[in-house]
Amino acid sequence: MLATDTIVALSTPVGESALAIIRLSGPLCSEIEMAICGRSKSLEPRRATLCKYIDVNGLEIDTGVYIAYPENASFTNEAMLEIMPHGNPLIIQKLLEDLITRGCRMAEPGEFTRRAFLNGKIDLSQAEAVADMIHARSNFSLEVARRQLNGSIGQKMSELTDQLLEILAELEAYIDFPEEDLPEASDAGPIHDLSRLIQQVNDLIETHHYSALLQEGIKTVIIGAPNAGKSSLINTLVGSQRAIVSDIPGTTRDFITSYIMLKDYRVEIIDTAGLHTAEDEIEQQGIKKTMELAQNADFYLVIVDHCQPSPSLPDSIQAEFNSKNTLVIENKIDLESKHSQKEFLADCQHCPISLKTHTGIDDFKEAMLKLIDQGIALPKGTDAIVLNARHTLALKQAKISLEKALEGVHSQELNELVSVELRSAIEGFSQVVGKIENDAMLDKLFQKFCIGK
Ligand SMILES: Nc1nc2c(ncn2[C@@H]2O[C@H](COP(=O)(O)OP(=O)(O)OP(=O)(O)O)[C@@H](O)[C@H]2O)c(=O)[nH]1
Ligand SMILES: [Mg+2]
Repeated sequence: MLATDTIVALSTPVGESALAIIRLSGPLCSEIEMAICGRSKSLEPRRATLCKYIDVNGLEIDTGVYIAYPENASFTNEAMLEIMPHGNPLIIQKLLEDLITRGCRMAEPGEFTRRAFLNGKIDLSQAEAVADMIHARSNFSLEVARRQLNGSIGQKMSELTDQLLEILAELEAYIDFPEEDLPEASDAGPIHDLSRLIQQVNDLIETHHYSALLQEGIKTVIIGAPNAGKSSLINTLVGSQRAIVSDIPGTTRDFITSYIMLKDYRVEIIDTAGLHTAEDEIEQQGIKKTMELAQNADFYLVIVDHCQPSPSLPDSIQAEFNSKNTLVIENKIDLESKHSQKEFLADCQHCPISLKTHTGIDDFKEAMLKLIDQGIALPKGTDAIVLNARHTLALKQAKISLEKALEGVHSQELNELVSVELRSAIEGFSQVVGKIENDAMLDKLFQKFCIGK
């Protein structure tokens, strides 16, 4: 059912600009449009038209471009009007006040998108993608949001639902002919299909891991002994003196975070306190923090001074490193060395650099980008779908139901219970794209939006 009130909002940022966009959605659009343009008939739909803006007192305030969208042919599916006046905050203020006098009310954050969802124009995962698209901070997250806005998650959910319906039909055939034995998981048949479906659901749940990665960036921790050049490395990557560099070991005691763009990726770089056996209590706390950060990172830059013997790092940290998520940076190659770092984390790629002479930096960045592209970026099989916490919760519940159903089928319990579990899994899939009866949950979701979207 369409809303009975008409909402209005400024969709562009507040401040001076060449033009601004004011949006209206709701039943008053047509009446208001004729009144403010001083016309006796409606604007031609979906056509840009230059008109005056005349307020309730008959005063001309501005001239701007108008686009009117009829019901069923707009973003919200309601009648909509877009006004593009000059971007002067005084004009905007006058226009908004006038539109409120004429019966509109100011829109809540995300209310246009909420109406688009409630009116069946987009599913919930697409509505969420609108916010992701606006807030994306890297090309990579933009691409994922764009696919989601095009309905990639909805498509995946309907694929899963179709597969499940086929399995249900297959199982019903066995219920009708109980003398037939069910083929085992390795064969074709419902057990095989159900196991495969669970695997697909699981792969999708796993993509939730990338959600934080898209929002926050790829969490990259610089690890190394004191004086190896960790702070020099973050400064070089960021391109400014973010951290203090000195030849006194133990200079960095607290961790320091900065963000850089590495081609399409947003990367969070964290400089840490050098790992060694410290006497100083503050330094000890810094080292403890380094250990904690190292447990939760996506990527590691382990930096060694190539003139020093290879450091020994705590086992708990070493266990996190592998050839996909770690680069070993051999720093200070401008100096002569008697030591070789070849055996240190031998499985991981080594990048010889000098942060002093700026040698090898481009090769190192390229190596890092390649590893991120191959290992950290999205798994190819899921078509760049990344699930958020809400989707994941619904799919986890669906997975539990599918597993219970599989157990039932295995033990030849082809009864009501199995089909109840399968139906509840379908319910889980549909929740991902928007079967939410709870208004409070919708409020929470749309609060993240900008006003005017
Ligand atoms: N010769 C040479 N010296 C370097 C190079 N990179 C860093 N240094 C020097 O090494 C010293 C330590 O550098 P930092 O970047 O402070 O090292 P760190 O790993 O952050 O040290 P802590 O914070 O104490 O753990 C400084 O005197 C730097 O100028 C390099 O490539 N060559
Ligand atoms: Mg430092």
